[in-house]
Amino acid sequence: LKKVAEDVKTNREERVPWFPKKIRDLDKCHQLITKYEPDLDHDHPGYTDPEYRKRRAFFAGLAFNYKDQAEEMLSWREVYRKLSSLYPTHACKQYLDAFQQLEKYCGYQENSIPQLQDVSRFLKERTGFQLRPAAGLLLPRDFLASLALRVFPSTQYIRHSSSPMHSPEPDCCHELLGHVPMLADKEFAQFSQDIGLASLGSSDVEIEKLATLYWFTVEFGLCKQNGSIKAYGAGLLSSYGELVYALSNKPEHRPFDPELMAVHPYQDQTFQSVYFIAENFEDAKAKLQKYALKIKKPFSLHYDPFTCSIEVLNTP
Ligand code: TIH
Ligand code: FE2
Repeated sequence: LKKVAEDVKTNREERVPWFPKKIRDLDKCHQLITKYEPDLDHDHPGYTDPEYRKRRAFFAGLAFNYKDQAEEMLSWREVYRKLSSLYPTHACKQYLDAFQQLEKYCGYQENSIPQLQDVSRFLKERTGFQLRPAAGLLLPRDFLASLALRVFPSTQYIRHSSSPMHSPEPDCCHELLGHVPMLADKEFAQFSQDIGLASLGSSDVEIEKLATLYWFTVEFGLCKQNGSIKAYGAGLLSSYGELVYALSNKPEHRPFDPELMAVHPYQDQTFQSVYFIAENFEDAKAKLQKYALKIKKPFSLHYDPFTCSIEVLNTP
């Protein structure tokens, strides 16, 4: 907040205090006089009433939240604008198809952040996937188990406004712009669920490998399409910086091979140094199935789409 109004010119270069000109400028007019607050004023009738003070803090939170939402909207708009200008050249066909649908039917646009419930309903109709709010990052075992049931855990907060083009952790831009469009594709949805099903009842070592496989596919996967390479990984599709980088000639590109991908070291603080390229989703699915069959379990699993539940067969 500039303390001096920039566009008020005075003859004698007097310093004019800043003042608001639009309603949204009132977000910057938020300083409170605290001397009557029940928390600070010993004479306040509610000073000794902790319940009352808690309630007041709750309402104060709502009022501040109103301002925070405006700031979040600015981040969303910037991310949305920049990324959607890249998609036509960088995203795979399945992504582009779904993104168009989301803009048409699901409120995807630069001026508002889509609501989890609307998006979840949209996905449910397309592929049976649904979104479920998650307070933060889940343990790999829990995250993968959700996928087995066609449930995608989603964060609700937004990335820090100082770094709109890359976030070191998932945020709602990542979920909405990275994951959701791909989860609207039937084949990709099946691929995602298959990783989840493979994880159920697996050992810690196998879970670690599946999480790594997930990382190099669902998060950072590339695929061939009409003679060129496109992105389908959500971590790429939600990060302007890494999306450009991944498709440049700087990183290494290797062929899709689950056995190798599952043990390839990865890091989550900056761009990947290696990306794996799928021939197509059918091939990726087949190779994943083959990989999953090698994970030894004393039972087999069946997903019942009518009841949306897992059936365990041949229990020992
Ligand atoms: N780097 C991604 C982004 O900027 O949107 C977020 C992440 C995806 C996976 C791990 S971190
Ligand atoms: Fe993700």
